[in-house]
Amino acid sequence: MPTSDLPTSDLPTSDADPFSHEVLEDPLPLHEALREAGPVVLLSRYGTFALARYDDVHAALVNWQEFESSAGVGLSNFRVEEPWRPPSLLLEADPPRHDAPRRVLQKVLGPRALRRLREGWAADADALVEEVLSRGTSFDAARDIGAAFPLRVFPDAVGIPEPGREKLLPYGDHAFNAFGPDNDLVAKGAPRVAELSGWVNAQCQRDVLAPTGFGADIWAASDRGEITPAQAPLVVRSLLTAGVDTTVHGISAVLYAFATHPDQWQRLRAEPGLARVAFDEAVRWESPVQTFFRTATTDVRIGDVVVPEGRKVLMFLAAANRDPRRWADPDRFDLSRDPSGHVGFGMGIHQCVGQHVARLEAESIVTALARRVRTIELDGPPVRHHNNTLRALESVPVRVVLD
Ligand code: QZP
Repeated sequence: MPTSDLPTSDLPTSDADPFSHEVLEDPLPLHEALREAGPVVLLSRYGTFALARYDDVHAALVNWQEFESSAGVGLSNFRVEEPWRPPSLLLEADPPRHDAPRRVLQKVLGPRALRRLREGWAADADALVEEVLSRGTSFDAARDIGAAFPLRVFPDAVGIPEPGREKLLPYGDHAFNAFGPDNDLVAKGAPRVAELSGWVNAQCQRDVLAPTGFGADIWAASDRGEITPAQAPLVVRSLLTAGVDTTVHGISAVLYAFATHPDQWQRLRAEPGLARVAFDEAVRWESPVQTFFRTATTDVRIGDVVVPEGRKVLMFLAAANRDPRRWADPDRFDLSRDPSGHVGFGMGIHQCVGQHVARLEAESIVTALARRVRTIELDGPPVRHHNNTLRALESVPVRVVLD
């Protein structure tokens, strides 16, 4: 995109690549530099704007009229390029089209559904913890718990069959890479796109889904006329895209946080009810979803800068979640803080519709661990998994001492 037509006076500019391996390995220095550079920064490499301060990210996220999602929340624009998958009815839509699918998912993933799941998920969490601990007191918190627990409970809750479930994480990994630029991470996933999306789309059909579960509930909403039958499979697809990798990396993040903050594990042990706030604090601290884009629908003034109509704007959720203008001692994972208001789940009309499901998963597994584990510490260097959107952990070797 040409940048020569942009106002250059008072326009802080960065030639950094937020999607380079160096930044994905450790994004914190870039986040600080962007916050310090000004309220809006031009990313010269991509011709897009970046917001990294809490107040500006928050304001843009709630302003869906001027920062739309309908043009796509990735770097490429749906209006000018052929998407690798048809747009999501929720993520890549705005009112009024967005609202009926949103209302359906909000109800399907609402308090009644969660009440039905709570007991079973607590038992599943206890069972997984016993399985892991029966193999020894050293394990991989990311692989053995972070990935294993959501994959154990979430596909069943949606109601998809067993075969092929190993495709869920690679599908999500590619979907989240695809929001970024067309770089090596996207190229890595490209060979399997047809296989993975073909399989995921097939799981969204009514006759494939179990007679009870989130999937069946979405189809039932189409029977009631709340969405059309043509929309139902795409709403199911949203669950399978947004609901797996995010919770996997969120749970890995909270376990990584505890393994590196032993005092906070002791607090949790003394007060197990802190499991929920611990997860939100970990979502603030690690921000499993680091960034996504909006598109300016008109010339929008932010401070002294005008973001021209049609430009992509990159929202740095992770940078906002550690903005010292908003958070005291932001780099500290601290159960005594109130993390509410973090933008790790977004903000405004698109704010994560599955956040209560994610919290229940995390609460179940963290509570199960807290019942059995006296201390948890790193047993080797954690290994990052690079993704254009996600802050992810491939491996978190830990050693625990049991009660
Ligand atoms: C992904 C969908 C952070 C978001 C980009 C996560 C996400 C939300 C929704 C969908 C996919 O509806 O497909």
